[in-house]
Amino acid sequence: MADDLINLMADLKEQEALTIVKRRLDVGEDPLLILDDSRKAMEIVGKRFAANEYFIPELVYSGEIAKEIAELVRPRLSHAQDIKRLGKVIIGTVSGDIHDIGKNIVSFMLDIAGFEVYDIGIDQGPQSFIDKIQQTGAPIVGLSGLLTLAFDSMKVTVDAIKDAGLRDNVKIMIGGGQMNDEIRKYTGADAFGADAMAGVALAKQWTGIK
Ligand code: B12
Repeated sequence: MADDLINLMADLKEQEALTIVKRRLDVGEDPLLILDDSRKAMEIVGKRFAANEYFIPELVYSGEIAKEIAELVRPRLSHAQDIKRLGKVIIGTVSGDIHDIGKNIVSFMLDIAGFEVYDIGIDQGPQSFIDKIQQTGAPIVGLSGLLTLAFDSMKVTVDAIKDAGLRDNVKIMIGGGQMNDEIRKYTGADAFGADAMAGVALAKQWTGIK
């Protein structure tokens, strides 16, 4: 059924894809596997876009389907018992970038794991991150971005946090489609997370939780 979902989503067959998701949830499948298939389908969409087989409307539509799937899956992920005990995390998509499907998944996985999440949204400049760090005292910041231009936005954000004298107070992780450890080095962030679970693992590690 995994391949079915990936192909249906990549082919933008909205209703069929949603039906499969509901069926998989009803038989008690791990919701994380469904999110992972959704991500794989979006990779195919991205490739078709790059190959000029898909255009902006298809990108938009695929984004809507991914959001609907995330909404179906969300209630099936069980919340941590001792909620909000793990600490605060700020997350946002950096300046110039409006992609938020992945960020939202990271955000709700952190929330479900028991973190107090401050999601500041998309296209956020360095000052928004600085203001939120000062306002909340959060020791962890997550920067999301999918565009090549986000590499620089991330670097500028990390530098600005440093210039504001806050760098020693926060651990910074980056993530999103094209990010990797090389880019992490370029931005000056502390870690790169390949997916939402990696983001949760890093946040736990930095707060000393096993
Ligand atoms: C859907 C989509 C859109 C939608 C976004 C809808 C939305 N609300 O987000 C819309 C239509 C708006 C869009 C617009 C554009 N897009 Co677009 N888009 C995509 C697409 C197909 C899928 C992205 C996605 O949602 N993936 C699924 C999620 C679940 O994966 P993810 O974001 O990677 O997140 C996971 C991990 O990376 C990680 N993660 C994410 N963030 C973080 C943060 C932290 C801290 C951590 C630890 C982990 C983490 O966890 C997530 C869950 O596992 C990608 C293709 C691709 N392969 O990524 C192109 C893609 C990113 N887009 C692209 C382009 C070019 C654009 C446009 C410039 C197109 C245009 N000409 O207008 C605009 C840019 C607008 C802007 N200023 O941002 C290019 C970027 C190329 C580049 N080198 O910069 C891509 C790669 C397509 C391509 N192959 O050409 N896009």
